[in-house]
Amino acid sequence: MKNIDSHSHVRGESVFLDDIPIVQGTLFACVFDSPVAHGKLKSIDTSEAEKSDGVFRVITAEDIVGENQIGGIIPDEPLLADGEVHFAGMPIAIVLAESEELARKAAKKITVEIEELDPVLDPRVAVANGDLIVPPKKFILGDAQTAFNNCEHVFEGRTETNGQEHLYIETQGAYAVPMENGAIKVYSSTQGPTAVQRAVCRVTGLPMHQVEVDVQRLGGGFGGKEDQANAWAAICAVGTQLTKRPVKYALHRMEDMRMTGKRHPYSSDYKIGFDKDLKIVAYEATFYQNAGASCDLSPPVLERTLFHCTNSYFVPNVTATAYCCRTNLPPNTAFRGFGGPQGMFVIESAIAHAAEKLGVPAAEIQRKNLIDDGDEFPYGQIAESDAITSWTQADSKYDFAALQKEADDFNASSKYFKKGVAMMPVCFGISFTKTPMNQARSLVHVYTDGSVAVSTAAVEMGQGVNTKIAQVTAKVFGLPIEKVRVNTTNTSRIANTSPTAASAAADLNGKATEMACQAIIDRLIEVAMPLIEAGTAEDVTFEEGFVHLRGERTSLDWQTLVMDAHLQRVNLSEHAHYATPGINFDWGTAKGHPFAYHVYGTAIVGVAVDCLRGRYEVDYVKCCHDFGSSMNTAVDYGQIEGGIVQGIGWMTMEEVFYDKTGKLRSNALSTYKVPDIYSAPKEIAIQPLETTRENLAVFNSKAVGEPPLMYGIGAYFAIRNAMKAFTACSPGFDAPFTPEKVLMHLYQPEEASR
Ligand code: MTE
Ligand code: LUZ
Ligand code: MOS
Repeated sequence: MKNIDSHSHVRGESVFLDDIPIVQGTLFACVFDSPVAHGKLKSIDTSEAEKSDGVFRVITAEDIVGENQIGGIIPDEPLLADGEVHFAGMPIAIVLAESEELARKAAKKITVEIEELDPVLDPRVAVANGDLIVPPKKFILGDAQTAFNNCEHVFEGRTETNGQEHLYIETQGAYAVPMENGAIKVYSSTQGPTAVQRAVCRVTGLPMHQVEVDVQRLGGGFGGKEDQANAWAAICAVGTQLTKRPVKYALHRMEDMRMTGKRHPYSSDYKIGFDKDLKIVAYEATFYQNAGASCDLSPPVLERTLFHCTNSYFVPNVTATAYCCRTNLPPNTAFRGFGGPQGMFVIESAIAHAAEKLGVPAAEIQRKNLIDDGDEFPYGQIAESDAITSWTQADSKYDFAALQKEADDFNASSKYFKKGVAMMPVCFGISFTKTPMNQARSLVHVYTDGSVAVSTAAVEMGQGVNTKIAQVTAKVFGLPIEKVRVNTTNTSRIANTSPTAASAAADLNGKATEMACQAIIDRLIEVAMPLIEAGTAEDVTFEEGFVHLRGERTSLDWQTLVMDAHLQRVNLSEHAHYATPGINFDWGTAKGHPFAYHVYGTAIVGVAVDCLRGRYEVDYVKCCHDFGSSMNTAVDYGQIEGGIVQGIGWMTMEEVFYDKTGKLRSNALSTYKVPDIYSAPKEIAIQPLETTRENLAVFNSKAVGEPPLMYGIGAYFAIRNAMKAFTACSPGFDAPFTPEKVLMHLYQPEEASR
């Protein structure tokens, strides 16, 4: 089945925030943001802006009616700067004008007096200064200290991974509209409608029932709108509260890139110890997370780094420590993988380091250490592992040895072009690591004409969740998909939602939808039984729009039955609640069973490096991936392909660059390179993992949103292997591997490592 949005997308008819028809009297907002990364805000002069054409009002921190605060986990994030600025791009004032252009023109006329302070940009410096956002977090399994003493080989090193710009095609934005009695309706491009509702309530002082948040769809989120859509909605709502007029703000690309946080850069130390058979006996890792100027989602991101610090491997002795470091960058935030990729890169680097020193292929070490059934993760959950199965199936389908030989043969006869291959296993836990977030609700209405409308907490952001929700509904009711409409995500219909994140939206909201539909079906069976003379409820099923009796179609169709039920005053609506069973985590002991299940997979990545120019191409990514039994292969293959390309971008060409003053230099698409069609792998092959394991996924169709991104990590190591075929180099582990960096490592390694 196609994605239900395909038709309206290709015709340009799908509605995004900026397509919502404008209400009369709408004002347009533009933010004036801090030109410097750190300083004391001495004064703000808005007088010229206020006199500017079409300006209705300028708002600063002191005008805010409620609390000037949007920090969700820790109250450390003012909506508008008050007394100090903490990052270049921090909002200081809001201009409201009759048009977008006039608002932007006026914002340029605001001036500020700032006494500059030295910005801290390096997370290790923040630790030295004692500037942590939360206390350090630690996972311990066994006794790594003692185990290192008994190791045959021990290797230590340092890695860096850089940030990543989300580059959703639709920029951040919101539209607030005044309703009667002081209520506000907010349209927002957010993954978290309830998070937006809370932020709006906080800054306006309104109770939650006075604020309705509505989301039609997003032109991409990728984690960037899990928390960071809040500010723009709060800005519009503050404007509406103060002016009684609708206020809209859709950010320009450069405003978005400058003012919003990105994937967290990490600097990390590792120490890895092996026995004589190359089994990993001990692993120690220390992660320095560059959180930016305020907390945002940094602590849970940091936690997921710890959860995934051993990736798909079993290590009996682990000590992993993580620091959440405050710096003067924009607050960094959720990004597909949510800290997991950063953790996995470090152990993959440690293994590559060991392989190089020991003169064995990395794949041999990787294969030997894959986690098996019954092994314990550092956080106490016992593995039901498909790590070995996915490795074996990838290898038997694509033949790693043959691909390696093909590269070796090519390299033997090619002077300047060199090929490299790497294996990349992935293990990703499914569930929000914060157990209470694993809940969702679904509201299903069957109308008297037999058509159905569903509302859930899930936000459609291109990942196809609405298609899956519609499929669940159609499947339980035995109806064609055209009978089902998925409504906007709205806090008045579905309250207290978790954000659409953690790859769990289809699972959580799909399960709730299945439950709601089943409750309605149970009532409809009662109505149908006398009509078709059924003896027991089990004999009645619903397929193809008809009631079936013991598998045979009857003459009773869905629409007639629904109308009959309505006339008998049977409830045709249901609101169901689903909470993932069996999960828990205790931060006191740092042990528990946080994940409903894990998603496993293994990819083989092949690249070709042009060793004269430092350029490279990804020839192929061939993976065996576990998506259970896919509900929608078109959607799921799209998710895998998109995730892989996004992961490769992070590892290779995407370079977030802040200068020494903390200003973003890669602040537009001319200076920030994301993968295009030419840099996507020439081939992506996907082999569904064959497994019969039971799981908690909806209709056994496993979460697919985030795990494939981490196959992209393989590109880093494949490039590194190709470079080693050209010259005896030993590049460090400092992602992204931009063409410049590749070239420097081939010819001036000391310069490159600086
Ligand atoms: N796919 C598209 N097209 N656009 C997106 O913004 N976000 C990713 C992933 N795939 C995203 C996407 C992220 S970060 C997550 S957590 C999941 O989708 C969320 O959706 P799901 O829970 O329905 O998988
Ligand atoms: N968001 C979140 C996430 O709040 N908690 C999580 O565990 C998570 N995991 C992945 C992506 N987003
Ligand atoms: Mo995704 S990082 O969980 O929004």
